[in-house]
Amino acid sequence: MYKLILLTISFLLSTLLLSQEPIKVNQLGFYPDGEKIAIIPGDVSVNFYVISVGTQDVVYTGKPGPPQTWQYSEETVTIADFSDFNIPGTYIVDHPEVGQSYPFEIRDYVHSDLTRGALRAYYYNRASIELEEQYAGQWARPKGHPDDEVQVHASASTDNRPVNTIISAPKGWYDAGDFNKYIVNSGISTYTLLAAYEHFPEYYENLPLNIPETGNHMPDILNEAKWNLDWMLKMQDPYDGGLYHKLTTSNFSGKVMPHQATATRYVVMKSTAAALNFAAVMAVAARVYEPFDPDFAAECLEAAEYAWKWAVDNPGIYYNQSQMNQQYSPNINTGEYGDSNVSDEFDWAAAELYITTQNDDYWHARNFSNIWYFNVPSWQNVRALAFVSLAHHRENLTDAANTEHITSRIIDRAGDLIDEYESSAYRVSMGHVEWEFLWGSNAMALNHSLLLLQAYRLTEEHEYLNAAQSNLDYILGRNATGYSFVTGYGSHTPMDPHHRQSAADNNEDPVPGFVVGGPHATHQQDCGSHAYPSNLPALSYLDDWCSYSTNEVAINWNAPLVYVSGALESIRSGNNPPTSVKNFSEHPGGFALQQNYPNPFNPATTISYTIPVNSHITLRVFDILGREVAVLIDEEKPAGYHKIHFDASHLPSGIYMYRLETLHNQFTRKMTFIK
Ligand code: G3I
Ligand code: 9MR
Repeated sequence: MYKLILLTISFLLSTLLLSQEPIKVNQLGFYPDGEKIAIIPGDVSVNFYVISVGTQDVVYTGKPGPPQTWQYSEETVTIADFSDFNIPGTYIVDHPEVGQSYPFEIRDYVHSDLTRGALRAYYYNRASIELEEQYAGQWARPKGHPDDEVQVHASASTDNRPVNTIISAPKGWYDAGDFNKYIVNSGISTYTLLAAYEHFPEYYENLPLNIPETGNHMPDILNEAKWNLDWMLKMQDPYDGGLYHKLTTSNFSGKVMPHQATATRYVVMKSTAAALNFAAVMAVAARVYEPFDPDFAAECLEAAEYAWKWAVDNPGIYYNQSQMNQQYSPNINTGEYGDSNVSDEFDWAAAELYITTQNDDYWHARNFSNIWYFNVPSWQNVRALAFVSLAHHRENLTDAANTEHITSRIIDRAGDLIDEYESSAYRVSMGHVEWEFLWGSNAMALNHSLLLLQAYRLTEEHEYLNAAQSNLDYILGRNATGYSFVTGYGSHTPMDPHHRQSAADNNEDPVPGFVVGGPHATHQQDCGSHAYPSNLPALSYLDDWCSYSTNEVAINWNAPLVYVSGALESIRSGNNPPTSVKNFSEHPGGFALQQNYPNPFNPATTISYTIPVNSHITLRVFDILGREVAVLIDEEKPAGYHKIHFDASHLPSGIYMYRLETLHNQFTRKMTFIK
């Protein structure tokens, strides 16, 4: 009892005194069977506790590990490992001398809402479409960037398509916080989503996203990816097979909504990197979409081979923006995605074409057996992706392939990452060399996990799984900044990302489901010289619009978030994710029960709700004493957004509760009727 009072006092004090909880933990939670770690700052030795939020009972007592220093934040920390506690529930970690963590859950499918949210972020970044309220909730917005009249820039002029020719290249995703569309970055982003599906098809077949295509014959992850593939196909010059590097305005737009950014859009010069990224991802699409849409699949394969041929004929055309601007006008000052080493892009495209066509020429086009090392994947380094795909398809390749070599390279690379994870004070594989804290470091951490997961899939050794989870824990709050870096997912999340829609709409909450770039060791001067809280690599992060070098969002960063959270879900919990989401009104991808409008009301009001799949639902109204006063719905309803009118004329004034119930979920809200 005495201990409980002390804990309660320290809990209250820490919530009063600290703007942020000092003990760092994944703010969403853990799988019952998974590793469970919190980081306690300081050199502490007395026991830590896990406390149930509901009952305030201490459910677990543990001894912190030995103190260790994390060089990237210059902190001494200890690890609180409570992996052997596995009872589902909602908890905090408490240390009597330090304070608490944010609450977290232990349960199956603890990251399914996140996977869904991270995928829905792509829907929110779609060009050329209105986002309707039934899919977008409070982030509904008008259509932006039709992109049906795009000018061929002087740098891309050819006989068949001279400068100023108008072409049409609608759809696609905005790259990031900006509204431009870049082929190079689309390559790895779209691939990673297609790989998520290819590796875990059943999980994604059961993950409806509440997007306009939901309920058609295709899994929603493929519906969403197709939005971008449709655009990419239009970026290929039909006369030669080459790919425009990007579709862009001349300068970045201001802080406006998509439909307000109306400057001229151009396709600019073709590049080898663009052709190869395109060839790779189209070759993947050809095999992934085959069962759903054979015509589309055939179109993708033809486009892939055409682009490959262009790249073989034009192997060294690099996009260098400043050089281009010396020769052509208008100047183009948007994202560069320049890469002057495309040997990895050649490897990746050849591998994907080989897997899809089974044509040995593609295998022999590159020297896979002599590749001993590859970097963690990024937009610039895609060699790992060749190995990921080859390993996944290892049992269906021709005799030409050296599959032993392929799989051993992945296991070797993952082994390096395991060493880092085991020796790291924060227990993450991230950061062993300072340059990992570069622009988009959060995606670097997640791509570590993507590789670790490949090793797990090959060996089924749990260490790889724990290490992969650990980097996700880092992203979701167990890091030196204490942020869960995904908008809308966690207790302390970015509120002011460099994302034009989030900044220019009238919502306080940013568009949910985006991972921000994260700490950047040599952060820019984007917010003035002393704006960042620290110059230490792992702390160089600022939740401010100005900080595009640490607080932007991007399609290539969200993709490994989807991959990793979806993979962990499928591996740890199975392939039947629940369709509910906790903060339903903020996450229209799941069940949602909106606040009635108007409220207070007299005598009638409207209640709206969203259900992600066809369900039998009830919507009932109770008075303040819990007596049922009305049954508004008790029937099967189709997936989607619905509204219902409620007339209270026959009832006395007062506070009423309305409750939406399905087999597995219930949500309740309050409304006030004043006659
Ligand atoms: O490749 C070098 C590496 O050799 C060196 O060790 C390291 C040390 O600084 O730098 C590496 O280059 C960095 C490069 O990214 C590759 O990681 C550059 O310094 C860095 O400035 C560059 O940042 C890129 C940034 O655009 C600026 O060009 C980011 O990767 C890239 O994600 C970001 O992408 C932008 C688009 O241009 C526009 N749309 C938004 C998007 C996200 O911010
Ligand atoms: O908004 C732009 C972001 O998408 C890019 O990643 C970033 C770096 O290229 O640039 C941002 O635009 C800034 C520009 O470079 C300089 N002026 C301020 C712009 C942001 O408001």
